Amino acid sequence: MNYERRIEKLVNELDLSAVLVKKPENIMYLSGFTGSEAVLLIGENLRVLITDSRYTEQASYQCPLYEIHEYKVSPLVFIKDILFSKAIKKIGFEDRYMTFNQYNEYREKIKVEMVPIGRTIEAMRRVKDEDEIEIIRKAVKIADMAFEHILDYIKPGVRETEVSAELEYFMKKNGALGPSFNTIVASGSRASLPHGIASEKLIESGDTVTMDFGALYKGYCSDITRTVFVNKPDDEMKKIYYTVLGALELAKETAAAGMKGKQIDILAREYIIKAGFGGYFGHGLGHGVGIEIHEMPRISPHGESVVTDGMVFTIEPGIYISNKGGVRIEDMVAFKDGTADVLTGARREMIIL
Ligand SMILES: [Mn+2]
Repeated sequence: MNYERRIEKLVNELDLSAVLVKKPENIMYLSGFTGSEAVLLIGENLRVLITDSRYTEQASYQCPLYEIHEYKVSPLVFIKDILFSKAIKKIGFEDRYMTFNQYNEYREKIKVEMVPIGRTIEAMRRVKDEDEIEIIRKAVKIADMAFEHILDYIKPGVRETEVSAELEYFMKKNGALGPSFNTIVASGSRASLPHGIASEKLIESGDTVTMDFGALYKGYCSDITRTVFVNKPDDEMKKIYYTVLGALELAKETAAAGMKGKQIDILAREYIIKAGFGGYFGHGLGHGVGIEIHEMPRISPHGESVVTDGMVFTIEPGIYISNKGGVRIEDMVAFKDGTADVLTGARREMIIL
């Protein structure tokens, strides 16, 4: 990973002598550090990582660009000293991550002006470089394999939690550090819950089973949803399935660089409305995926980001009808040469187990 290029880009983007970074995902992006606790202080000719004794050795391996400091009680003493020695009177900070309490403590102890940087680093993270896309491809591949594996496992009498455990176990056996979020397994009427975390419900004959899961691999996430049928679906469920699939394919084929997230969202949304299910697709069409499972850009009616090459996001239309069930199908795409390169390889055709 080219951390130096990222640091320089951040320094150039902000008209500040120093930026304080605390959000773990942003720390990893800018330094390679994967521990849970650290603070970065970044500026022109300033690359400092402050952590505690649990992580000092790890940081020295992972972050060769940085000067590593180990704190005993609080990193604030180091921060204050460094800023004072460099005569820095104003620093940027992640206002969307720091709590009110922490902000007050920093203000009080380090005694410099603190300028909110909003989502500057998150916005940089929208566009992935080749190294990142290669890792994401592997995270997607692990999830693809897990889907194929789970088809033999889903049977009437098996609990949703057993399905989620099997998916997660398989992904870990195949190189994942863990799931990228709490695995969703929603069967039968629970399938109308778009985010139904696996419950103790037994899968029954006639159920639809929606599984939404992903792998965390080398710090990057994948995200996939597939809906399968245990025994034949009725005609309405079939119509719902093909409507969702049609919306997904249309959005993937038509999405083009230069469109805003909301313009991609409307492609799938109009398709679903025309099929008569307009009231049953409540969430946005997709979201960026990377170090975080949900990141920028938003592909929803509120998505103002313009899609460009290098952006990686999901396309996941769904239709959910209370007391009946639901269908969602989700792929991940990476924008390349102005169009959506589909990363997800798992089968999309209707599967009846
Ligand atoms: Mn998703």
